[in-house]
Amino acid sequence: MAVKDKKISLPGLWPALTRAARIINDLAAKGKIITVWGHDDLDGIASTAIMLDALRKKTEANYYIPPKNAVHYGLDIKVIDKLIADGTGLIVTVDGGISNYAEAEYCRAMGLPLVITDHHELPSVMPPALEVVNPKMQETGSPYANLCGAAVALYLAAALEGTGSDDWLQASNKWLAWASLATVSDRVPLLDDNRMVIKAGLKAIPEDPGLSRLAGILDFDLTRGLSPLILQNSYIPLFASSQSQGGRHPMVELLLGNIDEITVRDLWAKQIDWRRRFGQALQNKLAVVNGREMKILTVVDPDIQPDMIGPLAGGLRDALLLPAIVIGKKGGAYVGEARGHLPLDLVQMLSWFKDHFIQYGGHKQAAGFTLKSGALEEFVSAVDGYSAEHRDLLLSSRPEAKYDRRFDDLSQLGKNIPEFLENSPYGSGNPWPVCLIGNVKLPAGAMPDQSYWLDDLLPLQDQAFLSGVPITAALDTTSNGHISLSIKAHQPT
Ligand SMILES: [Mn+2]
Repeated sequence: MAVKDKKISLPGLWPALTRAARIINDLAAKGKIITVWGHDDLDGIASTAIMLDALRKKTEANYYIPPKNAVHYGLDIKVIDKLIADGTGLIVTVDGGISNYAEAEYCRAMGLPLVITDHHELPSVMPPALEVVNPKMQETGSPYANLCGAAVALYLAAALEGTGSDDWLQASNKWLAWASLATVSDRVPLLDDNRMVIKAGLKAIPEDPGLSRLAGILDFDLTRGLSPLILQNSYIPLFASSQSQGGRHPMVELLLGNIDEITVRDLWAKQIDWRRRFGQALQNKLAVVNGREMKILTVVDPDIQPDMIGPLAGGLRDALLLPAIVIGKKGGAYVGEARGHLPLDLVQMLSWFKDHFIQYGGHKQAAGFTLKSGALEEFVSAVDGYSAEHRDLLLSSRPEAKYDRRFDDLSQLGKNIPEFLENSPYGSGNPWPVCLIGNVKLPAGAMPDQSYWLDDLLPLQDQAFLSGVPITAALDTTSNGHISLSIKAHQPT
């Protein structure tokens, strides 16, 4: 199915955004100090950097990003008091604040102007801020409802400048670059206005001085162009790997031009090391788990690093196409993460065992729990019992290896490249096409889950000493028109 381009929505046509821009410009003209209130993830970091960069042209502006796992989600009255004492004359939230009714009321009582910009789900009662900007409050002229927080900040930054022309998106390359990173990292659908942001953004990222310097320091190979998938394996984990300290965030500083080369190298080295150890741990677990039995896989290992428990459960599920539970130890207690596929509902399943838990919860396809002391063995055998009783449910929850397109060989796939490029970029909401390709010659030592550039595979197809195999692979495309294939674990026979 073809994915269509549209014209990007204009900031000047979005009524709530226009009102917010007027309030901010008026207070900035009066010389008020503005505090940008952000959020500690890449979306919040990019939003904060965009807003600060736009505001600093107009007045004194600073920012506050609450630490991850802060006691208060979003705005916090104690910090608001401190900001007032320090002279803040306006708070602008980015990527948050929509659920902070009490804190918004506090600002109003204290006479502190507050503008909330957010993209999360709307509460039943809106916070009493001077203005609330959220694309989920759809009105005539507002853009796609599923913008990320940084795209909302991008629109607001453009509105503050008064840019209203059709090419407003290209007017600030760096804001566009930062917002497109956040669009991928927040996993919003790459459709509608988001599609235009990411398409232009993939070209803007290598032009951004900070991001291109970062690529140089960390040896990111941008020569074949960028794609959301490439961002997910480069910039995005890097930005997620450091935290806000005392309200300031190293990655906001980095986007604003303050690159600490040693820290960045160190963070990336840790990231590479984590991936290497994760790959190893997954191979170890796969070797001991019997994936042919129709059951919920359970792995217990007190030595697993806590931050690998969830990813390992996901890796086992994806490799063996079975629901998986991985249990490790955290702070003296056994904690577990479960990953599965619908129609199996993991939260409902866990509720059967709730007597064994201190706490549990999550989503239908991804849930977690903490076991009561002494409950481990009984829980594991209860899960086996559940598997035995629910074989039909497990069978229907096992996704088949599916494909969207079928080709006899790589040269036939090559003839369809224009169509794949037309629908790209692929990612959330516009899934990577899965192709079944017959008779593919792979380099020696090729493994499932590896990724290859089509340019590198094509010359191999003429080698008489290699024999071809059928593969299923997810196809990715880059901003320069290059194609890569990620080989799936399950090859057709
Ligand atoms: Mn967000």
